[in-house]
Amino acid sequence: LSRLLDLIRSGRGRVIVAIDDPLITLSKFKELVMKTKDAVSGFKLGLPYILSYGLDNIKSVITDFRDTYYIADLKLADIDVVMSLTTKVVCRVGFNGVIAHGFVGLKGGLDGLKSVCDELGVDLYIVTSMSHLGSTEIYDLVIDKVLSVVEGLRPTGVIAPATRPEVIRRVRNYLGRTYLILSPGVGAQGATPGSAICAGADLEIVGRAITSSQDFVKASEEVIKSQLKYLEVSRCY
Ligand code: BMP
Repeated sequence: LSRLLDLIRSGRGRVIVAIDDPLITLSKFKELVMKTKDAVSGFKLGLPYILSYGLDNIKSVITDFRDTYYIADLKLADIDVVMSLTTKVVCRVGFNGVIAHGFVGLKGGLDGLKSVCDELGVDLYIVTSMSHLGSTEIYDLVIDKVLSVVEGLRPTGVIAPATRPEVIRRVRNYLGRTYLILSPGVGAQGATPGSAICAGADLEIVGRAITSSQDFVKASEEVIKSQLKYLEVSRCY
């Protein structure tokens, strides 16, 4: 069972903070983790951030604060060998989970990645649909196929868009409760905190609404408070 589930069950807020913008200096990143790790469930680091600061710097922060959860969001989409090599690298840095695209398919792709994740004890999350509009051009047209890939793969969880709650509902209905659903698009992309959880997600991925704030603690507390409020007043999944 994923450590992430333990963190949620221990009462951490249902938020994963997304860190992408290199304007967040390394010391700001460190401060963010230090000050919010007990309130939120984890942190997701994106490609621009990882490329800008490098694995050694990021490893030093992860090593300093182990009592939380880190996802390397490299949106893997390659042959199994290459995705597996990448995952070995980020595992050495201390990341707990990786994200891969669902459209890659199982054979010679996600199947091999999953074996390596299992060997390493790294959690795997599969993108099933995306939060931007272009997702309706391709991803959403084949979502049932992507979801059948997820069922064949049995990853830790999936990514589904907060910007289109009907997609989250569909993913939850299709997959049942077996998988964690992580949902981006809350805050800067327009979805209201709590709305994705209400539609069936387990966690909301929140980037700029927290990372662009002068006060990380206040911003994350506000997101968590609004989530609870939303869930209190709505009829949810
Ligand atoms: P923000 O809250 O600043 O919009 O950040 C959203 C985060 O979620 C980013 O890290 C982005 O890469 C990620 N994301 C997304 O926005 N839409 C998706 O469909 C999948 C994502 O991983």
